[in-house]
Amino acid sequence: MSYSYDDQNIFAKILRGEIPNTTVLETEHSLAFRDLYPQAPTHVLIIPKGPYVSYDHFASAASDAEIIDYTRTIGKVCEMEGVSLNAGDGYRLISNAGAHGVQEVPHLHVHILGARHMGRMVA
Ligand code: D5M
Repeated sequence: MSYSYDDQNIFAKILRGEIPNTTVLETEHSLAFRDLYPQAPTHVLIIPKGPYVSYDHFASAASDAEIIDYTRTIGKVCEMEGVSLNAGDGYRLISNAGAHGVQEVPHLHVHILGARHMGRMVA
């Protein structure tokens, strides 16, 4: 199967600076910004700057440099937000993909949710 990327999705527009965002951290290959509809006191989205739809797409097509940058950015934001196990009481990472994952925006994003007890995960 091949992956197709729609460059009119809302996160592509954020990356092009066409719509505003509340940036938490920007690196060479990644952008972290606050979710517009927060579901927890900490709710940050991390996206790669490259045109990847899902984690599986990213893992198969991105360079090692992009993958390292993305992984480190997620960890760094957990530290910055005070939810890391070093600094706080923990967090939840979620990445929805495709129809079964109920993905709203077709650009890879990981949600960091924290600063409250998240409850037991239900499918
Ligand atoms: O979640 C997509 C997430 O993206 C959802 O939590 C709302 C958020 N969202 C949508 N538009 C924006 C803008 N413009 N800024 C910040 N956050 C936004 P999904 O995992 O695809 O269901």
